[in-house]
Parts: sequence; structure tokens; C-alpha cells
Amino acid sequence: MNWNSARVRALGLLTVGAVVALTGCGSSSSGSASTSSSGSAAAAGGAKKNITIGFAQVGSESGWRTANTTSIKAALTKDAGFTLKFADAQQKPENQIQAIRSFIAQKVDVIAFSPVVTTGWDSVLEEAKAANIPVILTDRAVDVKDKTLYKTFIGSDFIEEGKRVGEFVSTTYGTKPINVVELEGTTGSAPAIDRKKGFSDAIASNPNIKVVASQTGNFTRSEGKQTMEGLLQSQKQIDVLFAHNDDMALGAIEAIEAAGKKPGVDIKIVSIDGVKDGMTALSTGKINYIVECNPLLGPDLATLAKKVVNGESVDARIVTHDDAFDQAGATKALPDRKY
Ligand code: GZL
Repeated sequence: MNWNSARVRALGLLTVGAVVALTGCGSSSSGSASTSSSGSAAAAGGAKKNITIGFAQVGSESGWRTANTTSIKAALTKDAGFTLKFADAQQKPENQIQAIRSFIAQKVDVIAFSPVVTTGWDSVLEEAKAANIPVILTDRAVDVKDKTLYKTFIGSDFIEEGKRVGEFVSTTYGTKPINVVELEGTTGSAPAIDRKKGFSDAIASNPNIKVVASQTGNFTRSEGKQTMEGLLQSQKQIDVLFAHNDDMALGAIEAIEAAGKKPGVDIKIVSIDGVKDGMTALSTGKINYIVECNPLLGPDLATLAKKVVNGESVDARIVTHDDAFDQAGATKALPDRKY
């Protein structure tokens, strides 16, 4: 069953049918920016000059991130009216700050980024504002004093995602006492902070549920496996694993199987993202429930960048739609999944 979210809050949710040619864009190592350009076609429509956009990506830590980067590069092409300067920060905030400063020095028309963590952005965003370069947040939020330092933030509601997982665990497994372990995302990142909050709020009223351990796996498969190996050693009884993303859940599955236990049976697993490998594990019963987190932000970012560069107003917060899936829902959805 596809657990459609009854709560789709779209504060100006943009639906964009833009289909753009996929162009090869160089992606760089940490911190440095690369410029992509392809084709000689003038910017679509001719009305607007080609927009130079600097994008500082978190890294390439997960299947979700790969899908997100692919969507962004497929949308921000020359034929769509963009010159994309793309930087991969390898999950280091200091590399993102360096990349943003480089974009400012290159006088790009607009800067977009998915901040690795929520804090430490005030001064570099002040520099962008002083250079009169608008900033768009995609995917993850920042915690800054002055909210005018960015024009808009488009991404999922992570608290809602955590809440939906918590509600499922409480309803499905919380009818008797259960021990839960939590694999948290990158420490200090908005998804880790908010998914944890949403989950704990949702289970707070159920006395049967005890979170016996909660440790980071940094959103990667390898660290998820490593952390789960430690938890299997230290915890006498684990009934449910809540992983903040599919990649850590998939790493944990390897650890659980190596310990001679059946994932999805001996230890129930609930996760967030809905990437292909995660949905495949869900359809085979190794994961029990996934709340999707849509990574396909490229087309909406393209529309927002054009609006912002041309001084048009945009909503301060745009919430993207997420579905949720059980085993039957995943089996049904898999053939048509775009990521
Ligand atoms: C969520 C995104 C998270 C994903 C992880 O929008 O920031 O980062 O859940 C990814 O898979 O690493």
C-alpha cells in the first residue's frame, strides 16, 4: 500500500514540467567549483540572459544525494538558460563555505546550496548579500539570525517524516514493550535533528516504546553498518531499528545478517528516503516501512533561480511532497520509480 500523506503542505509548491536535455557537467572534488556548458543553443525563450548559478552540494554520501545531484545537473543546463558551476563539498561545511566564497568572487547571478549542517552560515551569507547575489536553499535548512539572507528554502518537512515513521512504529509494533535503536544522520544536519524530533514526538505518548540507543551513521552505508555492529554488541535486545536514511539501513542489514539475525523479521527496520535499493529491500521484506524524501529538486530549483534573478517574488518555504510505503506499496511502486 502506498501510504499517501494526507498532509501535503505546499506553501507555493511549484509544479514544473520543464524537460531539459541532460548535459555533461563536470563535478569537482571538495571545495573547488567546476563550470559546465554544453550546446550552442541560446537560452530557451531568448527573453532572459543565460543565468550563471553556483551550486554547492553536500557531497556524494548516499543514493539520495546521487539522485539529487543528477536532478540538479539535468535541470540547470545551457539549453535551459543556465551556466552551472558545481562544487562537491564531500560532507565538509568548510568546503561549502569556500565554494560559496568562490562563487561570490566569480560574481555568479545566484547561489544555491544544500547546507551540510544548520549552523555557521551567517557570515558567508552576509558576504553574498553584500555582493547582491541572491541565495536559494535546497533540501536542508540553515539556522541564521537574519532570514533575509536567503530568498527561499525548498525541501521536505523532516519533522513530518520522523513523525510518520514514529506513528507507524507506535501503531504497528508498539502494542507491547519494544526496544528501539536509532541510526542518526550527519550530526548537526537539519534532517538528523528534525527526523529525530519528529520520531520522538510521535512515540512520546506510547509507554511501550523505549529508545535504548541512538548514534550517528553519518547517512552512509559503511558507517551505518559499523554503528549497527556496535549496537548489536552492546544491546541485549533490539526489536526495531529506525534509520534516518536508506543507506544506513542497508548497511545495518549487512551487520544484522552477519550477526545471524533476519532483518525485517528478528529486527524490524523503518527508514526514510525511498531510493531504489531501499525500496528493493522493502519489497523483499528486509525493511518494513519507508517514508519517501523526494530528491528530484532540479526542475523546481531552475524555476526558482529564474524568478529570483529576475526579481520576482517567491515563497519563503516550499515543502516538497513525500509518500510512504509498506512492502506491498514498494513492490507496486518500484517499476516506475525515477530514483
Ligand atoms: C534529506 C537529505 C538527506 C537524505 C540522505 O533531504 O538531506 O541527506 O535523507 C542524504 O540520504 O545523505
